[in-house]
Amino acid sequence: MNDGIKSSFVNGAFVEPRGDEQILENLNPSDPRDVVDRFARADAQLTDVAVEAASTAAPAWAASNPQLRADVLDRIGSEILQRREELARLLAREEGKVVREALGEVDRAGRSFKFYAQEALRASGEKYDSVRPGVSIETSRQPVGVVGIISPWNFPIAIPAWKIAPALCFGNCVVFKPAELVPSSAWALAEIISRSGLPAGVFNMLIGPGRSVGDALMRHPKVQAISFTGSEQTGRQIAAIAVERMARVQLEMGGKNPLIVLDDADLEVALDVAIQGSFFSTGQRCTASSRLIVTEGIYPEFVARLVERTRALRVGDALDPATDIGPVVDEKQLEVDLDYIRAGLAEGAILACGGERLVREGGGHYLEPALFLDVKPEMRIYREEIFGPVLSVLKVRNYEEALAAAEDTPFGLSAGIVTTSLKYAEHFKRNSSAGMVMVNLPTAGVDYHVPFGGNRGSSYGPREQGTHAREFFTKVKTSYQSS
Ligand code: UN1
Repeated sequence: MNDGIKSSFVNGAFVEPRGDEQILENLNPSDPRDVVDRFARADAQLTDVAVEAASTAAPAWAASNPQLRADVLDRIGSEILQRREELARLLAREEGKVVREALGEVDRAGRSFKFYAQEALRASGEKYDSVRPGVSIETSRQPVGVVGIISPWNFPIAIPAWKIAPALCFGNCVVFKPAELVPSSAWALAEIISRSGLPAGVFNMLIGPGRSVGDALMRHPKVQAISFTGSEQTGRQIAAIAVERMARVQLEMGGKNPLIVLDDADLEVALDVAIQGSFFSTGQRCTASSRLIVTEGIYPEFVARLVERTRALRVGDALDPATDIGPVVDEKQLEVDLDYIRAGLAEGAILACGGERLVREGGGHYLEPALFLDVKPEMRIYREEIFGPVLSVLKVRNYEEALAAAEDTPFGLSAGIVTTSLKYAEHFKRNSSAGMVMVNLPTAGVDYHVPFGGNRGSSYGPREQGTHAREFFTKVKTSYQSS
């Protein structure tokens, strides 16, 4: 490598930088004076080379022995888990989530690979009797081909893992483009994958901008499927392009997730669930609870305690073990958050605490978690995804009003309720239109072995994770045979 400059991984090797590439600096959001890594940026031309390599490798990988795939995935998972401390610190340093959360994320990534190691060996077809005499029918699953994977900055290793592992497991080749804000975890993952025994071309990683690399990837005629997690706006563009050329598409986008707190809730549970779901990971999760809907009986005490708990959260360097909440990911996102806080004030909501930028030596992007009361359903802070530590509280009279308020959103990813009533818990599970429903648990923080995804503006296409990932990463063939 030239002067420690890292690069993309294409056709079985890290690309030797030519020297004239644009350089991407990966800065630590807790202290932007700290340069985590430097990268030679990929471009549209290198994207083409990567897709061609994946396409050439595809037939042999599709026909590969499932034991080989299981072994490769298991090796990747084992190394991630063995190196969890180191990878978690790297993740915290480049993205800004605290080490405790980063450890959870690294574990999730390692376990996803291990899950799909097993999944590679599971039966995947069915046999039927035909309605015609002497004819038998079988269905089988085949790989889709070359899959383009575009991942966001907020989960630098877990989201790549839960897309790459099933893609490889089911016999697809991968061209992976991580978010430019978090290339170091992606590079570390690619380095681990590079030593796992995969044939050249099966896995490729491109570190480069969305407008050139991402664009070339989603438009490439040899990319048969695109799995994307990121903003709704980009998701819509990808969907339009994919549909036009009839490529498969799986999109995970925004959320404006409600958390209902009913009068009969256990107050301590409600406070823990609200604080975790709303502010942990600096609120930068599509599953974060950004709308608290509270019934009027518990409202005064709950809100008073919530303000206390929010004020007590320690905002600081992600690598400091005393920190509860790390920085916002970058200056641009911090400006978005501050704009929303100004909009909330202008629309008449009451800022009960927080909302100020915190200036620290080193210039990290710190924001005090903001809690808005007296929020009205039509306000922008209540309707639009902010993706920061900004929480809106709405007061309602009863469960029926709470459910109606929870449903009043263009999104539908995750929805939560805190209650000790079996009746309301059951009713909410049945009637919430979100893709994931949580009872007495935060809306964010999901398991790795079960389906993940939402409805309406939050998700499009088949579910991710667990056994359900098969739906996206394979196509079904039905074969008829006469004896
Ligand atoms: C979680 O809440 O555990 O981008 C996962 C996101 C989601 C992942 C959330 N796709 O925030």
